[in-house]
Amino acid sequence: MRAFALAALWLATAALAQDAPTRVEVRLSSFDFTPSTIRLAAGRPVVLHLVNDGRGGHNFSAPEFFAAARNVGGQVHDGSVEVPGRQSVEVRLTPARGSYRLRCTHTLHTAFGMIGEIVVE
Ligand SMILES: [Cu+2]
Repeated sequence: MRAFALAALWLATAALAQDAPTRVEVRLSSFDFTPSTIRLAAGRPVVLHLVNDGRGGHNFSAPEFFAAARNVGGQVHDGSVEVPGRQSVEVRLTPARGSYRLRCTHTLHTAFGMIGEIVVE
């Protein structure tokens, strides 16, 4: 019985480890995404931890990326996630293979170079 319980526990732990989403941190600042190229594994659940280091607000706008992803959980509106100054936001999703444009759509932020890329392979 004890061996069975240990085996069950081992299986549960293994399953949990496999399903546990990878946590990926992306920092937003005026006017950069760090990293500017975000690499994710297709079909593997991920938690995007978006941290705004600036005093002003920024967003993580990638409409094609969010539209293609599955199981999107979090504050995504019209393909964008708003991150107020000095705050962080988490978005959980399962990304789909592809290369997607990332930018901040706040006035002039894209022009100031607040752009990036999400590569899912
Ligand atoms: Cu911005």
